Amino acid sequence: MFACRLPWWRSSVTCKSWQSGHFVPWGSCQMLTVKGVNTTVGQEQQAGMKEKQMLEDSEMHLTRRDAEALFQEQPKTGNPYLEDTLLQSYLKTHLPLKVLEEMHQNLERFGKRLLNEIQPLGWECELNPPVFRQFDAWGRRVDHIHTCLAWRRMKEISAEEGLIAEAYERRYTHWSRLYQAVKLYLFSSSSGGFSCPLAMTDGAAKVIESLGIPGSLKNAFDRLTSRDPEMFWTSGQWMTERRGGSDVANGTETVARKQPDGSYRLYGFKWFTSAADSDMALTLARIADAEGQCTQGSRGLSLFFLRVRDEQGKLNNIQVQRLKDKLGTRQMATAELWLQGARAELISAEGRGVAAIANMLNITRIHNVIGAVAAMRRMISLSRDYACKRVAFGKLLKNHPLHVQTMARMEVQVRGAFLLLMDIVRLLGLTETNLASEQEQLLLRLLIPVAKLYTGKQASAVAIEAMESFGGQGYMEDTGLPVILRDALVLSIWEGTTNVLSLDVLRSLAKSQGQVMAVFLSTVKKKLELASGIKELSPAAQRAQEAIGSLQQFMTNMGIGRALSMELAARDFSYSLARIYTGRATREPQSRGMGWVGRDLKAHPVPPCHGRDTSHCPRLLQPQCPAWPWALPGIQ
Ligand code: UCC
Repeated sequence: MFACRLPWWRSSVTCKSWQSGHFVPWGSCQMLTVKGVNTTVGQEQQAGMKEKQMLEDSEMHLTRRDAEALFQEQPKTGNPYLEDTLLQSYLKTHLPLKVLEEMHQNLERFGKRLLNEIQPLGWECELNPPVFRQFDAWGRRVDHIHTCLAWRRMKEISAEEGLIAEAYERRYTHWSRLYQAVKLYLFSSSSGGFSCPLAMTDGAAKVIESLGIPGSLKNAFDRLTSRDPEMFWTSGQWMTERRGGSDVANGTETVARKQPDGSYRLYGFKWFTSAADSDMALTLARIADAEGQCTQGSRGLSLFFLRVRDEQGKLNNIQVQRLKDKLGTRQMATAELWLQGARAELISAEGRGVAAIANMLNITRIHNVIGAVAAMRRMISLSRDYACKRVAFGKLLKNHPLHVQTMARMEVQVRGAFLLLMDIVRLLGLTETNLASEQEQLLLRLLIPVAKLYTGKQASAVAIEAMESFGGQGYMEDTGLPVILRDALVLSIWEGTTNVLSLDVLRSLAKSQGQVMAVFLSTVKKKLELASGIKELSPAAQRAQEAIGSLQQFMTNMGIGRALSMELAARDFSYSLARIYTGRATREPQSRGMGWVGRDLKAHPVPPCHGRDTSHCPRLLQPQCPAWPWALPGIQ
């Protein structure tokens, strides 16, 4: 039983109590809850009379029985779909009735499955991280990455639930993307890290689809989008090399040598390859000419498809150097890989690798937003439930106004982020079904980096704040709460850091010659006009209008053409876009009445907007930017 008290998250040794099925966060091992905090039956007997005597002799007020009793109730959540009032309201107000009915039924069923089957599997993934075995007992190099049964089950479930397929079958036309995103959002925080391979799988399917599904990639596309667990493949995205993951154009050293049959062999070292147990990967390399020379910089990069293993499971001339020792996402194998002549297929035009993989990046960045919103929602749901159970200073936490105010601020953050996410996947769905106007496509291009960079930061800040709402319990590993925080911390790093994404915002401005901003402003203004006509929303709409005014003033002063000034402002500028856009979304008439902190805390209305505290607005736009006065500390 002491296995549970070991730092299991850092060990490849399986928790014995978990194996026997007794370990659950907060419930702890069965023996622990029944027999006391850290003693076994045998030890208790040994302590025997001596201990009894000591207790009797002491003048302690606390009896042993008191100390044995569980004195804090575990926070619990139910069907995540049925408990998510905002999600349900959103679907009701946006979807056609017939689509809504079908989705509702399916989501209710999926929510049940998440609760009863997927959440426990997710915990199992956390407790049994992948193990790397380089050699077999006889000294043969095998480079085997062992993943647990639960992880492999997640893959099957992902296929069964159509977590990728849904977006490509398009049975609900442009709503299919949104539906897929909703399922992924519900799945994410229970998935034990499996959201990561799904993100890259989706990205790879998107790249292949955008290439028109060439014959040589048809099998891969069918597998990536399959609902059959036997068929289903996951994909990796190998971009990062020793010289870095952001500056891809200068950091990529991998060389591709053309073979007589038209295929290529790749030679290089990939420094971070997430979900290294995937079936295939998309990766960048420089094609060597007849003299072995390569073009440097971005224009030397091309995109390749490769299988990781053959049908017999043998690696494709790839050696696994080691698994990464990460702060979070420890459920998932991230590896360093040597490519030693891995056979690959060129799938982009030569020198157009970055532009081709951008399709993948945009999808994985949306998945990142999904992961961020899901992590916030999970932490807040648990915190909310705890507030209804935990008594301090003579009353439940939910009856302490300051506690409720803190929760309300978190709730505002997640609501804004959720509505931003829904808008993005709605626009993506329209684009993929050729229903999007040019303006909508431009807006999507701008909103993806804005949402990725902003929600990545929000997720960490909200997770820390929510953790605090459990007091010391929030800091305890076996509550399961620290895992959520650790996993959330990566969201602002992978798929482009906050600064890199801020520069991508500028890239979208430059490439469209400012058109993305024109569309952004007209979209926000149109929505705010609607809100202005509604009495209870008009003061907030007025503040958002003021923020837009100062944003426009800022842009005029800076001049979009002044590259250096814009670069310095890129981060603050991007935050302002995120805050204005989410502020706009939360003020849409449809967003009213979407019960906020939830059924149990209905007695406490959202506190007014906290005295227009603008201290967390972008520095450059202070103090004229009161559009988002609820920003949590840390989102800077
Ligand atoms: O792989 C990683 C971890 C995997 C795990 C994923 C799981 C996530 C799931 C979460 C679920 C919970 S991390 C790898 C992270 N690395 C990156 O994200 C790369 C970051 N760096 C960048 O984004 C850079 O800014 C680069 C690579 C794009 C810069 O490259 P260049 O070549 O210097 O950029 P250019 O020259 O500006 O752009 C080249 C072309 C242009 O098109 P053309 O030539 O037609 O004008 C750009 O417009 O690419 C186009 N382009 C884009 N198009 C560049 N970025 C984009 C974009 N975002 N969208 C559309």
